[in-house]
Amino acid sequence: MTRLKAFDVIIVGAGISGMYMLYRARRLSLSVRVIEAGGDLGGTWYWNRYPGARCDTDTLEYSYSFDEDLQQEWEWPERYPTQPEILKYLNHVAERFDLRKDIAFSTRVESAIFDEAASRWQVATDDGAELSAQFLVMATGSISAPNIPDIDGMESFQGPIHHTARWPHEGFDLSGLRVGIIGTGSSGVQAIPVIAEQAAHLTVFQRSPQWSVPAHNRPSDPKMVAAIKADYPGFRAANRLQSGAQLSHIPPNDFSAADVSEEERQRILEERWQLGGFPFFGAFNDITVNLESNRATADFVRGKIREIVNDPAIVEMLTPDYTIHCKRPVLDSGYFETYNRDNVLLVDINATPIEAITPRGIRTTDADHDLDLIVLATGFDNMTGALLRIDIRGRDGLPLRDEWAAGPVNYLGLQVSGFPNLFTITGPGSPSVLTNMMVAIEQHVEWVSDCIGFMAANNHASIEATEEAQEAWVAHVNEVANQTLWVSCRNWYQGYNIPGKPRVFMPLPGFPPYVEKCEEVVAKGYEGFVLS
Ligand code: N01
Repeated sequence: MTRLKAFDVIIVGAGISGMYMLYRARRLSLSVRVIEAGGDLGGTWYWNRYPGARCDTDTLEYSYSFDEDLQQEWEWPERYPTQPEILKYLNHVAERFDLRKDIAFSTRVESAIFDEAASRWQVATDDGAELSAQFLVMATGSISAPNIPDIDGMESFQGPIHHTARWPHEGFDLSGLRVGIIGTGSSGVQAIPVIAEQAAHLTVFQRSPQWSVPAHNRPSDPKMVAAIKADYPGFRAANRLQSGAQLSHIPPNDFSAADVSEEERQRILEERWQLGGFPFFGAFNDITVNLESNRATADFVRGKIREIVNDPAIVEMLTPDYTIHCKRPVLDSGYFETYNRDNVLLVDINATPIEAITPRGIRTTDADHDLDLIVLATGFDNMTGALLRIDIRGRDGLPLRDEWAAGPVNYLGLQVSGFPNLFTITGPGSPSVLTNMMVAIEQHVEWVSDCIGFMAANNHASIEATEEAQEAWVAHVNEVANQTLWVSCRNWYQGYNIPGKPRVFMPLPGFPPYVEKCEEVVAKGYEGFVLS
């Protein structure tokens, strides 16, 4: 028997965006239901429990800014929070604002169909429930739909196969095991040094080498914390003025590599290398648009790989040949050093591709690697995957899957024309993954909740992006992206990691101009949208 429940707002996902959206919707006195596939809240931080999982943005920036008491009271023990620490924080937030009572856990949304006559979204879940809402907010995450590669013989493997984003919650004892890991993105690079320490042997199957830089994690510095907390709102405001995932207290330098001598370049790069983390990529202010700055930075890291790794043949395999920062930057703790260990083998699967997974391990074109556990650090169907795995249909029953068959189209990364009252938090077409996600999420949630509040106050039942605004926005995103070096390699921003995915640059570079545009749209009476 189906149970039909009507709400003002349904939010899909109880991660960082869904939790904040719930908080904001409640403040508008709306009836809200959050539907979450996971067994508990936390989104990314609920699912990604692989060894070494931690955030690579400094804790003082990777936290909610909406409540002064919350941000003053919470203490982060380290520069970068571990996955359990972030989950603890999110649980604290949930308790503090009593969020759980409006969240249905272990419930997956299967379809969301727009009922034109009623101007409402009909949402069906995997437990047979049917719900409806005036507004549907997709807080499904940009990096949440795991990519499980289609490798011959996968089912035949006699040991376990775990994707990093589906790591067993009870943990996994690696001692004495021969482990194989496929993938060297952020997850793989974090997991590899930890697995190498715990397991008997680790074989890394690498498709693309990484321009990884040291995270330099360390205990929180009480003096720095006190200084930031003395003016946390000011710190957050400065944070919102950064375009990339830069730190507001260590902004990028305001010059190009071309502006300084070779000696000075090396000094600056070394200084930034010692700082660690994202500030390294701010040694010059144009690394993502200027090949000269990009090459200077890449050459410096190339030299570091050579210094760190003992075997020249491994150095060769580990050194990327694409522009630095083109793939999403990766931060590590002892990643390159790991390849000096006796129990670690690096396999270049471009030179010797994987042929199959066998009952005993992984077979490449030149060897059989016997394994007890296979780790898939193969990433995600980013930005569109989580949305398209749900059967979403707008006006005239139009499936989002058809509308986005050639790549995602929308207006401001917030709304798709033909899908009234449906909002995407940090959707494609918005800066999202090119920024500090926390900052991007807060800005989107605030824009969406302010919009819903405005509609309620002005008796508007529906908001929908116009076709023209959408077309112009998609053209704008492409134009901006094409001026950057982010289109110069095979990155997941363009869907290269997923076979058959349209090659479209999905996020929008440039956070501050984006925010200005969102504010301008509102100031002009929601320009580009039809309110009715
Ligand atoms: O995934 P990825 P991730 N056969 O897509 C390879 C965020 N994040 O989970 O580069 C063989 O980056 C693939 O190769 P290639 C962060 O935004 C943040 O590591 O496509 N290999 C790549 O090496 C990040 O960017 C944090 O050629 C295959 C790897 O698998 C995003 O999440 C931590 C393959 C996938 O790398 C995703 O990171 C973790 C195949 N069939 C993640 N398919 C922090 O905050 C893919 N690969 C620290």
